[in-house]
Order: sequence, then C-alpha cells, then structure tokens
Amino acid sequence: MENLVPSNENNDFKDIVDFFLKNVSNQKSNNIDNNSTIESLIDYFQKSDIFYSEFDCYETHDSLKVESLNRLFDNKICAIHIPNYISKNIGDTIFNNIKNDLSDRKWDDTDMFQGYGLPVNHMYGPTSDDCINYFSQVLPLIRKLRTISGGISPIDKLRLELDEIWTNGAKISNNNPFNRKAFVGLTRLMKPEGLVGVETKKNGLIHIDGPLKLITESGSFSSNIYLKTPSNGGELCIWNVSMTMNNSENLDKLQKLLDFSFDKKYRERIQNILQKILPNPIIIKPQQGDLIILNSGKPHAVKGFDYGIRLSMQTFIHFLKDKPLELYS
Ligand SMILES: O=C(O)CCC(=O)C(=O)O
Ligand SMILES: [Fe+2]
Repeated sequence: MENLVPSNENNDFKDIVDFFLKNVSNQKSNNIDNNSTIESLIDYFQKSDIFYSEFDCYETHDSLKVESLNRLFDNKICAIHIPNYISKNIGDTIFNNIKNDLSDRKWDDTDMFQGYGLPVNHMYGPTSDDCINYFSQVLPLIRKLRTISGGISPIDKLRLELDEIWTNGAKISNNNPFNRKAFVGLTRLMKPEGLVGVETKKNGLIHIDGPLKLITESGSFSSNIYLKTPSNGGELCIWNVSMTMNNSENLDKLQKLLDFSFDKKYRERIQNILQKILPNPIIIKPQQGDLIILNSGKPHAVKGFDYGIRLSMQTFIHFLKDKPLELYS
C-alpha cells in the first residue's frame, strides 16, 4: 500500500505532531520486567481447574434485530450470526479489487497476515507519522471500499442498519485524543502461510479485545463480515466464560494471562494453557457473505486452515448506555 504520510510541515496534522511531542517528552520509562509475572501466572494455571462456562448461547437471525442487540449488549448472549448478510458476489468483487493493494507488511504477531487499512493501534504511534498515516487513510479507504462495492460497502450497510435500529444511533467514532474520525472496515486477510505458532496454527490465537469482566452499562464488541472463507477450517471459537460461577480473583488472573496472549516470547505456552483451562468453546463456521457480531471481552480465536483464504471486513462496536454506538477498526 502506498505510503500516505505527508510532510510533517503540513498544518493539517499539527495537533498530532504536537500531541506526540508532548507525550514523548513526558513519557516515563515503562520498562517493567514482566517475566516473573507471566511465569507465576503460567505456574498458577498449570495446576488450576477448568473455568466454568455460561450455557452456550448465540443467536442466528436473517437480519439485525434490536432485541437481539439488546441481549448481546446486556451480556445475555455472546454473539449474533447473520448468514448471507451481503451477497457472495460482493465478497469476490472486493477481494479482486484489493488483492494487489494489500499491505506490504505481513503481521507475524497476530492471525492477520495482510490487511487493507490500518488497525486502530496505529493511531497511538509509536511515532507521529504512524498516527498521521492512520488518519490519512481513513476517508480515502472508506470511500474506495464504497466505490469498489458499487454502492454502499458492507461496513456502510452495517453502520446504517445499526443507526436505523439502535435508538441512540450509530456513528464512526471520534472518541480519541485527536477528536478525528476513526477508520472503519479494516479488511483482514488470513492465509495458511501466515498462521503463527505450532498449536496456534491449528487452534487459533485465543485473545480478548475488551475487558474480560463484563459490565452491563458498556462493552466492547467486534463485528466481521466475511468476504472469502475457506471450505474447511476458519471457524470462530468463543469461550463463554461465566462471570458469576468463577472466582473473581481467578478471573483477574485470567485477564492478566490474556494480556500477554500475543506476546511472541510466551505465546505458545500461554495458548496451550488457555486451551486447557477454558471450557468448551462455542464454534461458529462463517460462510462467505455472513456477519458475526461477538462480545470481544469473551476469549475468542479463529481456527486455522490448510487451503484457501479467509478475508473479513472488521469493525469494533463500542456500546455505552444511552449513547450512540461508536464504530472503529
Ligand atoms: O475473524 C473473526 O472471525 C474474528 C476476529 C477477531 O478476533 C475479532 O473480530 O475480534
Ligand atoms: Fe478479536
């Protein structure tokens, strides 16, 4: 993908340059040694029992329904699956149009091999150029995806429908230190050669994207619209860890372990332990054209596959009671 970083002299990004200057100069060294914490957590969980699960509950519908969203945001269910949310043709069309334009970068610390668009963590640097790069791609890529789709893009459709059915509406988030609109529609490519690790290559990287201990006033959710799916494998696994049946201290320790679930140094050991201590997962096999919205505070992982590709258009949905839903990728 072309480098979008404009010159730092560009006044359009002065706020970003200033923000990074201020924060880098104020930054205190934060090099805490995590080794002993991780080792003691691994030690602890090696001897621990399996976590209790809530009863397996996700819903399948033919369209987005407000009652179902309410149950998801209220932590009564952990996912909503809508088969055939978009036509299979659109998935193929988008793939054919972006396949030569995917990131040069091949991520080796997550299951995303290449992406179209940048994930939200780029907003936070480490340099101001990363942040400028992130915001420079927002509108061009949202609009490119719309043009390629020949009308509204899959992520536009999701945003519009959420806005239509959710009383407080849905919007692209600008809730960040720069008060700028975030990117939505990160398109994530998974390929067999990009799957990391040994055990994780098959069973996926278990992680959370929001706090493990759920509350009902707010929450972090992730949605994926599947543009291409492999015929075998690529299932989404969600561990519906109970918030009430497990000891609160154990949940805190599990959260800490999950904080390091992508850490290259410990990844394989942590993932093996997670596979042992978590209860049986809910397994959903997405097909091309489907939409899944999941509670991203529930541990989840995507299973590997040997043939084909898995391409999904992703956005996080942040829920805060009585406020519009906020979308960002
Ligand atoms: O690709 C998927 O099915 C889920 C990916 C994921 O981890 C997420 O959306 O948070
Ligand atoms: Fe995730």
